[in-house]
Amino acid sequence: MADSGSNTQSPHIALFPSSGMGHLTPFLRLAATLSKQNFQVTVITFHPTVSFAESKLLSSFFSAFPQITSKEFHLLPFDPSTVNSKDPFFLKFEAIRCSAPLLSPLLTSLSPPVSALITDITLASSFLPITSNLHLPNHILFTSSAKMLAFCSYYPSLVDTNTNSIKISEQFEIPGLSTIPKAWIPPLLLDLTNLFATQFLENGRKIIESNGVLINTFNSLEPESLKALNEGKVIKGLPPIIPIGPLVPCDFEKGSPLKWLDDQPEGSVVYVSFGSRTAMSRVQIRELGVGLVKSGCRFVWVVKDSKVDKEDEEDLEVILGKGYVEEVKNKGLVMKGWVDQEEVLSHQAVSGFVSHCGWNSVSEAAWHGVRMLAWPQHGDQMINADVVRKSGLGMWVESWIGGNLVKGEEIGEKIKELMEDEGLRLKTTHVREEARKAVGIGGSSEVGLLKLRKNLEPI
Ligand code: UDP
Ligand code: G50
Repeated sequence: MADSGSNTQSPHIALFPSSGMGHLTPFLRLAATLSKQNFQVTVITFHPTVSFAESKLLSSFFSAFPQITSKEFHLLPFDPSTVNSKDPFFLKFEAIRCSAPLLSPLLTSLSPPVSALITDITLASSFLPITSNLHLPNHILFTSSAKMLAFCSYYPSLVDTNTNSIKISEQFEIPGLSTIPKAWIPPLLLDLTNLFATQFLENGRKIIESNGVLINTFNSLEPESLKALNEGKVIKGLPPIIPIGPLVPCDFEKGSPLKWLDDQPEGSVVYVSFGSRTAMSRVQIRELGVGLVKSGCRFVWVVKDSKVDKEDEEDLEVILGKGYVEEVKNKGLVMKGWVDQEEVLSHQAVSGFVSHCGWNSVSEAAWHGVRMLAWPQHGDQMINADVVRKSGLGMWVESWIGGNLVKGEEIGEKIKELMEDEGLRLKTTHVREEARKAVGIGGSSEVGLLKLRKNLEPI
């Protein structure tokens, strides 16, 4: 998009990402986009991050964009034993939320003065009152699907205020959307005594007080949800819901290339990854290992054995059993730790993706037209898997949810089906074309970013 063309100084925007790669990555991509469009950009950070991956990404981001200011937000002391959660990411959300009194002095110290804040959804309810006091426009960046945003906005209506509990029948309707089974709801959200549920509820209630919600999706990926949200069907009074996706991976995210892929035939490889913070049980990991062999396909498999990379110490030999890596080496590359997912998904050898359906992974698969076998584990992943299935981006074996062990035989069959399904290949090619259109002239992302610019420019 071109510069606004006026002589006035371009607006200074501050962005406040939350904890976890799934939150940090879209924020940094948006910051890069805004900077390239001549906004002055400040990214607010906190230390320490939960994972190594976050601190590494931040440092390569600031090296790549010296024109973007980094500003540290100091956290107030926080006692995790006072809240009902052990998840290090949710505890970090809470530590940031409880430090909200420090936001006002930080924002007013920025020079030139900031004209708007973009806040992660996990921090929204604690930050919106602060920016409102400062008369500072505040947009939320919602880091999951539009369908999940519909659920988040509607969730407060599901609270029974007499008992302070959540009332959901086996199937329920969000106005304007197709029926949602209870089994797709993030399990933590069924229990309001849980820290994550209380945060989710408060954030859901406050969305209407923001100036707009930016979301990493595009019209043709989620037409039903975007329409229902923007037509006021889900709840009344929502601000504009602005699709700005797919947020495209940038150079600062680059890691070392996987040379192994270069030797594989075009479209022959299935990539298996469950994102940055989803670990399966050891027995399920081993069944997946069996399944990959049974599928007969070539594969790149990133094995994830612990939620946080800082604790990821176990050897592949111990996780998979002695000899597995060696036995499969002609067909498969088994890894631990971080891989450059962009490099993998963009590689001509890769055509399938067994994924937990973290929203960034869905968006990246759509961008490259890589068909998905959705295998959601928890959280927002089931609702995202439904988007994958409905949009034509992939298939979802719904019976795999719920935590029962899925046997290698069945996994192998489904992976084979994924890789051989010609109809699905055509549909994902179409999704890819639509994703490209969305970021092109007149596409939903370009229109969304123009709308954001309009909202942010001084009148
Ligand atoms: N990612 C990556 N390499 C890995 C694991 C994850 O590059 O080994 C990236 C992935 O491309 C995505 C993000 O990390 O951009 C993970 O976000 P997502 O929403 O898919 O899942 P989460 O990790 O939040 O569950
Ligand atoms: C993780 C999870 C459950 C869950 C989500 C997760 C989301 C993402 C968006 O990422 O829905 C979101 C997160 C926090 C919040 C509001 C919205 O307070 O385990 O639902």
